[in-house]
Amino acid sequence: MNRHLKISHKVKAALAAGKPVIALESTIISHGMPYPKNVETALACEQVARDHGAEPATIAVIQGKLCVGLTEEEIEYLGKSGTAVQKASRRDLPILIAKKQDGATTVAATMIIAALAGIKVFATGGVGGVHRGAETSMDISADLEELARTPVAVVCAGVKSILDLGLTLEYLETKGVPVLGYQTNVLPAFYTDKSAFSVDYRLETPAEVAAVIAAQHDLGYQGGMLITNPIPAAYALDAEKISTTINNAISEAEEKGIKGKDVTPFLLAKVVELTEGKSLESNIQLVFNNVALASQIGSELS
Ligand code: PSU
Ligand code: MN
Repeated sequence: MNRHLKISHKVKAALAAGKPVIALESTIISHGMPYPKNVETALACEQVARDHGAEPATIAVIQGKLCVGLTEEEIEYLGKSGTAVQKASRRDLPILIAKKQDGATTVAATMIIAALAGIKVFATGGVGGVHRGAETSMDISADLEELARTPVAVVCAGVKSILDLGLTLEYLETKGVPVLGYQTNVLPAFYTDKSAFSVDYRLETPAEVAAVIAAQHDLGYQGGMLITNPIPAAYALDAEKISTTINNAISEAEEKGIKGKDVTPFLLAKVVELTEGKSLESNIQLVFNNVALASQIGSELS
């Protein structure tokens, strides 16, 4: 075991017994949702995993330790601190370890730590991708590179239209990352189940997805895959309205000169503000839906 890892007793026991373990990220707690909904959601996600027969492993860096499985107090601390905690992606991990600091892990960093712990399935809301205007800004999330190099399957609700959906798919294709649609041919766009883009393959059952993950591991591939799971219809938002909202959020980010790792958290918070919290409820529900699917996939895998 890597000497910087700290795996909780419950997660360790589940891994040793070959039970399904599902990784959960922590940037979504600190930077993705407002307090206290973020803490409530993180704890509820853990319960959804348990209800579906999987052990949740929420991941973060605490005092330089790569923690797999957090206490309620640690989750409360990350949620309450919000953006005061460092958002930690691949490049940040060595520094946080060396300085014994705290970090809320993005999809990329969570994948790295999950892989070190031997966890193959990870559930979240949205992954980072190629931002609109990336032709000039070069703003491409490190999440995509991680999907290309680390063997963890990520269940998400598709690609949020704060990103360029088409360019994100092109990037993933170049990097050899399969984009699967769970019971959908169309790439879901986070708040809606519709977009102008197709997934690479449609799969119908958790067992089918698990078979693809197993085959990828058998091949010894370095990379992971993206499993896109449409938001439940009851919580989907009006596509046109949310598109206008996102355009306004992006314009404001440009006007304010928001750059680098602050872009995504700024846009996420702005969308919640502009929809008066309506998008937050959708966001929470789609995460639950993803945790449930990831748990079913994990159960099939083990
Ligand atoms: N998209 C969301 N919610 C989130 C994130 C993205 O809908 O919470 C977070 C995830 O942690 C993701 C990160 O890994 O933002 C991507 O940030 P960036 O674009 O700076 O790579
Ligand atoms: Mn970025």
